[in-house]
Amino acid sequence: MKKTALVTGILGQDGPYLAKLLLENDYKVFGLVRRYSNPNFSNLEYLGLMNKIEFVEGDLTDESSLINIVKNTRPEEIYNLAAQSFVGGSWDQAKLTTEVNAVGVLFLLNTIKFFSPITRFYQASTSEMFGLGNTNGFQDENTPFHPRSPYGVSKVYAYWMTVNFRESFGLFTCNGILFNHESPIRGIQFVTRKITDGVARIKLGLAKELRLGNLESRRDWGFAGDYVEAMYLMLQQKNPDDYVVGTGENHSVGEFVEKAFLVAGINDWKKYVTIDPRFKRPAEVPNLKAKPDKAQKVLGWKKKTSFDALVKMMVEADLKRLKSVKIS
Ligand code: NAP
Ligand code: G4F
Repeated sequence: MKKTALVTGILGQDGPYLAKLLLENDYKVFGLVRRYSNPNFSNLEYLGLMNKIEFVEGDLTDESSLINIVKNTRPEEIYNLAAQSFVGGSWDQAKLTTEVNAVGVLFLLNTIKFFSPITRFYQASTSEMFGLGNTNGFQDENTPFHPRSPYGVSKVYAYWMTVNFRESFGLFTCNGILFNHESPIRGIQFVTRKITDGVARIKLGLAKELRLGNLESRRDWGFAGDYVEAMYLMLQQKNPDDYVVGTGENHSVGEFVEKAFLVAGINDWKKYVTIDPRFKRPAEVPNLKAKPDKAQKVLGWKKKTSFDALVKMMVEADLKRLKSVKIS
């Protein structure tokens, strides 16, 4: 018998990579999608997964839709990847961010508690929860949270609810505290993809400049395809727990920019980059660097893709995509 999993956020970045991994492990995958006028399945198409997922319609802000889905599909595992995940937009849409990222998780946990208590649950927690926590060094499972955005605050609530349902009701619930992870299907608003898309446009003569905000902040960037393996492994353990997942090294936004231009064969990147205050945030998270020792020791998880390989993969994918659009 195939195992069954429900993946929320199936149309985002991580959803397709996780679905691919689950399908390779012979799962039946249900993907939660919202009701759209014009659905966008391009990330699933990119990984060749159309027709391999069974879509179920619902919304994290609508508890009854979650109850129906869980009652009808009876998944053994739920991976909650759905979120308003853009930090920069969370100040302007703080209520929506809270409803989806915080209250939505409570709805899912209640649904599991009342209708399917054997279901194992993965919550997409984030290094944004650390915020100003130990910015001089690294962050691990013992680092205190000091979130700096409505997004970070909403994720702290969801983190603790996930822990609380485990401790209160004995549910198998896990937090993956994942540091930034990227790929060719990363949303275009996030800085890495904005950079690689912008560099490719400049290289192909489609744009003259790239406008960015804070080039000083440092992130621990890894490849999304590696990180979904950690999600999967968390739900295969004997006991539920919380894990930090990252590469253990970090780079500034400026370093990412420089490297991306170099991949495209452009040495003088400063000629093309303009600092635009519109892309600076009311409160910044200056320095994130994971100490993923627990994930390595308990899950046997390790990053496979280097920073250089990630930047190259993303720039080359954007060049390829834009060249094909230009020709057709
Ligand atoms: P993403 O590309 O923004 O995908 C998020 C998905 O959530 C989208 O498909 C979106 O659906 C869906 N969604 C939003 N609101 C919803 C709602 N009300 N009901 C149902 N679905 C909804 O994010 P990602 O990069 O794949 O990240 C996956 C998860 O990991 C997120 O929870 C994020 O906060 C967390 N996380 C990400 C990173 C990272 O570096 N990528 C690091 C740590 C944690 P639409 O397609 O309809 O918009
Ligand atoms: O790419 P970002 O928007 O990602 P951020 O804020 O680190 O959040 C991402 O990673 C989190 C994990 O730590 C996830 F939980 C979250 O869902 C999301 O996936 O920004 C990265 C850095 C920031 O310091 C930002 O201020 O890049 C800086 N930056 C500079 N210029 C910019 C820009 N960010 C964006 N999005 N756009 C710019 O023009």
